Amino acid sequence: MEQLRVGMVGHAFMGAAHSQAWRTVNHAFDLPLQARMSVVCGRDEDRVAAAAATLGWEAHATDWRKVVARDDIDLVDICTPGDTHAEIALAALAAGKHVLCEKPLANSVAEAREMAEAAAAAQTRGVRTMCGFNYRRVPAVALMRRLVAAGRIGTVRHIRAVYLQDWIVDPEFPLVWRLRRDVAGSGALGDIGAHIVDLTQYVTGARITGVSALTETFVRERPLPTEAAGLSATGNGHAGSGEVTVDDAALFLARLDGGAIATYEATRFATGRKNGLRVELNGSLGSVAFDFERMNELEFYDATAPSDEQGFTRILVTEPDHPYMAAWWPAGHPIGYEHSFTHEARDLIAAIAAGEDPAPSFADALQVQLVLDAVERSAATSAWVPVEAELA
Ligand code: SOE
Repeated sequence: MEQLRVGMVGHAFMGAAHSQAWRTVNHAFDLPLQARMSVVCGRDEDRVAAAAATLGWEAHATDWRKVVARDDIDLVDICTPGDTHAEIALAALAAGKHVLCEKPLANSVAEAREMAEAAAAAQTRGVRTMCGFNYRRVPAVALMRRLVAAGRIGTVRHIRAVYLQDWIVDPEFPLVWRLRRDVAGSGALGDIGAHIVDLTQYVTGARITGVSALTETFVRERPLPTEAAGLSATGNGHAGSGEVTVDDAALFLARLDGGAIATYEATRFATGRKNGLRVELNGSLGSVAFDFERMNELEFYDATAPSDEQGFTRILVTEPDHPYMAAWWPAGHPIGYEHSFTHEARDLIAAIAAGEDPAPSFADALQVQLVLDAVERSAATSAWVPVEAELA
C-alpha cells in the first residue's frame, strides 16, 4: 500500500497524542494510504531519542529544517508551542509537504494569515493542510453537528460554551510556556477558548460575527520552572519568579451569522474542573448538549415530541451508525480522548488520498484566530468588536 511518511516536530503531550493516532489509525480504519512514523524531531537529543523509542517512531532528529527538507517525508505534523508553528509550517509548505498543525494555528492573525495564504498557494499543487481541533472528532460532537444540520433542533438561538480547567489555581505553579505570551500567544483564550470557538462554529455551521469580551490574569507572577516543561512542571523557589503575560480566563458574548447569540467562558481557574468542555445549543425545535466529561453521550431534547414524552434524552453514542464508531467496539463500549486524534488522522489521510481538502483547513483556523484577536481587542477597549469573514 502507498505510504504517507510522517515527520513530527515536538513530542510532549500533543506529540504523544498524535503518535498514538498515527500508530492506531490504519489498524482501526480501512484507508488507501498507510501512515508511516518515519521521524520525530525535538531539540534535545537524549529526550527525543527516548521519545522515539517510547512513542514508536523509526528515527529521531534534532533539526526540524532537515526533517522538512527530506525527500522521504510526505507530511509534517507540528506539535510544538505556538511561537514556532508559522515558521515550521511555511517551510514545510514551501517544501511541498502536507501539514497538520496543532491549535491555535498561530500566535497572531498576521502569522495565521500568512499560513493560510501559503496553504492556499500550496493547495493548487495538491498540498493539504489541517489544524488540529481534535474535539470536532469526538463522535458525540460529530453527531451534534449531524442533528443540527438535519434541522432536528430548528433554528439555533442560543449557544452556551465553556471550557474549564484548574491546573494553575495554585499561585506556586510555575511559569510554564503556556503562561508566556511570547511562546503561547495567549493564555486560556488561545489554548482552550480556541477549541470552543472552533467547535461551536463547526456544529452550527455558523460564523462568529462580533464579540464583547473581558479577560483576567489572577496570578501575575509565578516561580520560574526548573526546566522547560508542559503542564506538570514543578516550581523552583530558588530560581526566582517571572511575570505571567497571558490571560488566566477569558469570557465573551458573541453573535453568529445565523442569528444565534452565544456566551463563551475559557478559564484555568475553575477549581475542581479538570477538562470541562461543555456546549449546549437551544433551537426553535429542540436542544442538544455535549459534555466532554461524558464524551460518549449526547443530550437531546425534541420539542416536537408529544408533550407527555418530552424531556432530555441521553443518547449513548456507541452505535455503529454513529460517526466513527463502526471502527471500534460493539454498541455500548465507549471510547476515549485519544480516539479524537485517531479520527483526526483518519480524516486527514482520507482527504489526502482523495485529493480533497480536509477540515478544518488553515483558512478555517485563521477564522478562529480572528475571533481570538477580536476577543483580546474587545477586552482591552471594553468595546464590541466585529469579526470579519476571511473565508471565500
Ligand atoms: C492544556 O490546557 C490542554 O492540553 C490544551 O492545550 C489542549 O488543547 C486540551 O485538549 C487539553 O488541555
